[in-house]
Amino acid sequence: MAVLPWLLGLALLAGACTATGSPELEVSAAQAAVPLAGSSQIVLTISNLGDGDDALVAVDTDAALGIELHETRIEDDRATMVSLEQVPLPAGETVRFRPGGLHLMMIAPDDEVVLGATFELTLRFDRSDPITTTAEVRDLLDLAEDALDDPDA
Ligand SMILES: [Cu+2]
Repeated sequence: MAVLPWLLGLALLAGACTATGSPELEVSAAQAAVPLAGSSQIVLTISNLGDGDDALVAVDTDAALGIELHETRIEDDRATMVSLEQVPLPAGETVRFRPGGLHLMMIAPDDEVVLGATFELTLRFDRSDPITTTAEVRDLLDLAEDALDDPDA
């Protein structure tokens, strides 16, 4: 009676290892823009050094009402922000969040989110364990300038 579940478990394990590999994520320190009109963009880089895909599914912080996954898209010469359910983190690739592209949008940041302050972000993934990183609050123009100076940074 006990053999069948055991065999099934073994088959599942083998399948998980060979078919999908394991993600291995590395998250950079983050930078948040000084809040403007009740929101703030967060700049951050996530690298997947493993051989399995993953996805960013949520970001939490105590420093705001919430954080949304956004992408800026140009439609009819107008920039619009689209809210995403999750952001794929393919094996071997680096995903950059920054103004003008994929970004994290902090909704209703609290009073402590001021120039020079720091706070913590916890990133939640489809497969990997959560990762916490520190965000420093900077001027939005500085963030945008850095992104333009080095499009690959
Ligand atoms: Cu946004």
